[in-house]
Amino acid sequence: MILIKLGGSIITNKKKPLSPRKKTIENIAKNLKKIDEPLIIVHGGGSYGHYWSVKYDMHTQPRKYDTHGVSIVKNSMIELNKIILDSLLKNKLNPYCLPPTDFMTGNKPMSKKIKEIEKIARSGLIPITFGDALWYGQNKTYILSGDKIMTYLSKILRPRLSIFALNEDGLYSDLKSKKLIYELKSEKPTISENTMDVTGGMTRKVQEASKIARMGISVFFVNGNKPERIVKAVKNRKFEGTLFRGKRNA
Ligand code: IP8
Repeated sequence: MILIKLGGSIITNKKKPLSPRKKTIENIAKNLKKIDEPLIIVHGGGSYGHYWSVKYDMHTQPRKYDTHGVSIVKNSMIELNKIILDSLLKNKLNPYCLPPTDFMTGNKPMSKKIKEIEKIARSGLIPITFGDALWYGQNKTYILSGDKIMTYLSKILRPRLSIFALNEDGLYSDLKSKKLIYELKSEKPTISENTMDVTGGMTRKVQEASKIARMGISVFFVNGNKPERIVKAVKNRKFEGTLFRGKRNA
């Protein structure tokens, strides 16, 4: 089983509010069709969820946020999710929409529900979930990042691979020359930040990817604009991107 996170920066244009990158999504869908292993897909918020989360000052800490903001963020994620579902359907894939409320209670993943997701994936459907605004309890809500969902799913389902599709080739050792790091050895690379992300952008991704690798599951960062690289990563062909090699007790 393979877990794929479609980052918000690849499925939307982060410079422009509420702008999906439909061609890119379409291209990714076409390539996913070439994978014949069970898949689970998680997607981020990009210029949908993050745009509204910033406007309504909502973050990952559970608080009493503006309830209208919660509704708007949630609604925008459904809208983005629908675009992805439509694109997969159009390409003859069988997405199965699974909002995170289906497997989260407060800020805890429900392992029984998550184990069921594996059965859904093995039946030929593709479970699709996403980062979202979630109910925490005691009138509080919070923003759950799709990157965190990747860690929860990896921990319980132990996929063969976890892949993060980004708007870059991977992690760079030097941003100016865009020198790619093929395998990340150090856990604390220097990262330049994107301020639009309420969930922590690339820093969060590297943190979650390192956690997953420490569970013994290999993680790949690949460029989603070149979705054939996702297929290559899955098929163990010459790989282009950054690898976090799965190591236990690293
Ligand atoms: O882009 C955040 O998900 P992420 C989703 O995976 C929202 O961090 C609602 C901002």
